[in-house]
Amino acid sequence: DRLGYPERMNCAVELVDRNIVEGRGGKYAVISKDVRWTYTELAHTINRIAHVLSEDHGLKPGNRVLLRFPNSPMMVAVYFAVLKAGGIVVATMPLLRAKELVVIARKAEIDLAVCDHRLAEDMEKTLAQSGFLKTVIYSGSGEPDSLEAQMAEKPEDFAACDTATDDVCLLGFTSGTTGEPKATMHFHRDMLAICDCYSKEVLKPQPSDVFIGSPPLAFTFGLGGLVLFPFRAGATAILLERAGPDDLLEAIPFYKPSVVFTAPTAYRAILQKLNGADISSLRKCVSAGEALPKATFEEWKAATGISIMDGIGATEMLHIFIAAREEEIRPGSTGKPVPGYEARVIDENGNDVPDGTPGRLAVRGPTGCRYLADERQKKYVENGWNVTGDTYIRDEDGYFWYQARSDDMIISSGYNIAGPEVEGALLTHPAVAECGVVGKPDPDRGQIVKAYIVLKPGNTGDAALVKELQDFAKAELAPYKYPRAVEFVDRLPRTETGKLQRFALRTIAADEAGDRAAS
Ligand code: 3UK
Repeated sequence: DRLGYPERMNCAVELVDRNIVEGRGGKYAVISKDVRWTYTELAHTINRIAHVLSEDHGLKPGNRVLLRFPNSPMMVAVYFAVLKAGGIVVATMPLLRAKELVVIARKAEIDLAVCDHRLAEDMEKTLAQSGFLKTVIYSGSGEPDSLEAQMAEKPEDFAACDTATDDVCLLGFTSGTTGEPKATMHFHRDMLAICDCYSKEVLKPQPSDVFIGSPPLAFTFGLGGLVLFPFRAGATAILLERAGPDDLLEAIPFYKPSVVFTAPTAYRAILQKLNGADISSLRKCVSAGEALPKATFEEWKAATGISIMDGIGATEMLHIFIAAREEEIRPGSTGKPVPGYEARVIDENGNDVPDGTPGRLAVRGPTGCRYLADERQKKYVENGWNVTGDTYIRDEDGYFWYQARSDDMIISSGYNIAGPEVEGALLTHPAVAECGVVGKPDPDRGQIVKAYIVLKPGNTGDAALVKELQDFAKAELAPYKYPRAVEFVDRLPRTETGKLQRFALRTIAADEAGDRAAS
């Protein structure tokens, strides 16, 4: 294949040790509030942990290890230690509770976990409940059995496990908007492929770049953007344990990063709070997780001069597979397939639809998709093409335009309406900070378009503003798409990965409709 990786290769060696071999051992690899590690210091830490895991805790190649950490240098070190010893990482988001961790521990048949001591509570519950998990090693506790204490006696070098390029190295659990999380498998070569396709060809980082951002490392958007891409480029990663808009606004002037990875909602929040803060160190801004509305792109460009690079990725594909290079962005569009990937828009029978027509997005490339569960593989992967569940339009120039999650389409009086399009229009109104648009059950129309809106400070959500926003939407969009119902709220339900939880809004809208019908 075009990537030309050798048959046997361990990605931990390629991503960390290679920097030392090539003379960057003294360069900072990871920086946090508490620690600054050069590539050499990081490698030694990884090697010591790999000894602990394999010698003292029986980790064998192919075994799965659960990680539970905030974004931190120690999480990165444990991650690569597992990979270097030939294990498989199952990283979990800090906000997950025991109930969710138990499902993951069972599905992935995990008996060993490494956990930040501050997140012990739900880890202990998981240990008691899962039936599989036997050992938890705590980091940072200061106790005699802490990870750090166990590492102290270990040598600083470790012979990497001679893994095959296509040995599994991580199980990614999809954030799953509904139902149970689903696991997808990724290989050692996938970890390099996302660097050598998306990062190298689209992002094009330099060794002098400094990366920062908000996604958890347990979310593959964060893993790629905050660890793999900087390491493959010999650059530096800043890791923040808390990375909300306020934290980013404090950290950017301090660390002076050049590349930022975050979600559209964070770009909007930062714009609102910017207030003269110096973020002039930024050169490249990447957005993913949900569609980047044209209004957000343009406001950011006006404030900073930077064109945000949107990109759609998925846990199934490990990272971004459609994106636009900085010099060929069409605001509002996701872009074109990343070199190495192919994307199509297909109908219900798997045939291509004509350009300009909405259909189901299908994608194929070097990094997936391989579900752990066979029935999912049969349902969502057709001849290697992963059907992502998104409705897209491709234009005649090959640009891909996001419409909605296929099951989020609103059907009102027989019209198909994409909630994100209505949101994109409402976001251009000066009073609107955030909004979520879903279908609300309606006896006459089947569904009506309902907008939940968070106002910018200084605006009053009264009947006059409802009317103004409705008229505004009618002028911006085909009039049948305007929100017949508008409600002002303090905030919108979002996942830890920055996605609007449309099903939660739909449930609220359905409950309201039900109450009305009942009364
Ligand atoms: C949606 C987008 C429109 C889309 C992810 C970058 O989000 C990531 O992975 P998940 O498995 O979710 C995948 C789904 O999220 N989506 C993501 N990006 C966009 N929709 N425009 C976008 N730019 O519905 C997709 O099917 O949580 C993103 C890198 C790695 C990732 N895992």
